[in-house]
Amino acid sequence: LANNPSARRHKFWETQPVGQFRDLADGSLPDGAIEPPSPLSEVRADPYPLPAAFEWFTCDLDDDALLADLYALLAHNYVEDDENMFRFNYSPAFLRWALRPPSFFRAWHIGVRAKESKKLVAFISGVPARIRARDDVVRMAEINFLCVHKKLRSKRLAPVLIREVTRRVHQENIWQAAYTAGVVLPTPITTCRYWHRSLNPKKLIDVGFSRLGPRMTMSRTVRLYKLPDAPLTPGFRQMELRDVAAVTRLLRSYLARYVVAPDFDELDVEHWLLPQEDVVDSYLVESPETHEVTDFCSFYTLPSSVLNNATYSTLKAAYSYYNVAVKTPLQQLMNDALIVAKQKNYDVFNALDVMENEGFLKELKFGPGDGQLHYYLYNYRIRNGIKPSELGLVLL
Ligand code: NHW
Repeated sequence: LANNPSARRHKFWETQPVGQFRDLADGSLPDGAIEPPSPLSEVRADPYPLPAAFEWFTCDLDDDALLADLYALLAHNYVEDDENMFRFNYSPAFLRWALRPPSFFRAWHIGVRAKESKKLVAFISGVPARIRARDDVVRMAEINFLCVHKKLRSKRLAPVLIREVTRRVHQENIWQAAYTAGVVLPTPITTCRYWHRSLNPKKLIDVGFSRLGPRMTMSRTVRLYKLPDAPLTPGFRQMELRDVAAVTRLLRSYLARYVVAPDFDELDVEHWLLPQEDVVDSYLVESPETHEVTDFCSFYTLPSSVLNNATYSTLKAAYSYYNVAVKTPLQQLMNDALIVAKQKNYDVFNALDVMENEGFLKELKFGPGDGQLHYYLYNYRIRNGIKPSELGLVLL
């Protein structure tokens, strides 16, 4: 029973407008909003109560000192792997980028601090997005960076944070949200797997991220993962500001084929895909003859702290983001992405099995990871869910 998530009780999630496990078999429930929006006058006006020693604190990410506090909270208390060997280490610059897209709401950057010491002890955030589900473009909040300090776990603080962000999203007349988690909650729209491509196999083995394969030596392993020194596709170059319109056109027409995908305009593309050092990298293929932009690939930078290793303190990881292969074969395009990531000293390149990624993972020597990533929508039902390959959305 304990291993069967659908049999476990969810005291909080059972009260929320999300797909419930008991409804999975009920094919008569319609796609779309689970409950209708309320009049704004009925949205609760006051923040939810917190335990007496704590207070709500809206975070101003312009403030470098506050950004440093948020960085430190997450660097010490955010997501770890099952064996507690690694912990995500989102950089301050990455957090600013992730939390301030076009038309972001400062009120959705929600901290909890100790009243006395003013120490930041918990956080949750939302950013606005337009996400299309089938042919319905919906204004949503993307919820991320939910974190409760290790010393305050299992005290039901997380549901308070979730209720509070929900209230503040409702105040903007937005009634749906998208989020991912490594844990199973009611009810994923799809479940994806991470795949990992070694770029620096020796370090990955030394820190325990990967193991030497059977009948493999270190030098054979290093040779197996060796890559050319420079990208191979003619016209492969970094994306620049002048490319925003072309990239937006490519992405929009490409993402249209997925069941769930973001509805990006040029402002979104400029924010989410224009390269920023050690935050997001984007490359495209400009045809040497016609100067047309024909293909695009991107990855974001999310290092992990290596816990308890004498030699290494961080792993530099690139995460596949949005890729569009029209003229260049996808496998060749992604091989060039691996090559530039290697040039830039990343240790590993990660990708989910979303979109068309299955078409290059094995061929480019990615191996399946043990972690799963579940995708969720709040107050939006997609009957029977979708396959990872029908998903065109990557959350950070
Ligand atoms: S997923 C990363 C989440 N963060 C971490 O894993 C960091 C390390 N862990 C922690 O900080 C990406 C704590 O363990 C957390 C839970 C804070 C996770 N999502 O306070 P209690 C995101 O940020 C439920 C949702 O005692 P705790 C996405 C759990 O099932 N719910 O636990 C965030 C239980 O409810 P149940 C989660 O360990 C999306 C309750 O929390 C969850 O001290 C948020 C237990 O609370 C998770 N990852 O703190 C939802 N983990 O019903 C947004 C646990 O089962 C929804 N729980 O009894 C949409 C809102 C906006 C709507 C707008 C219309």
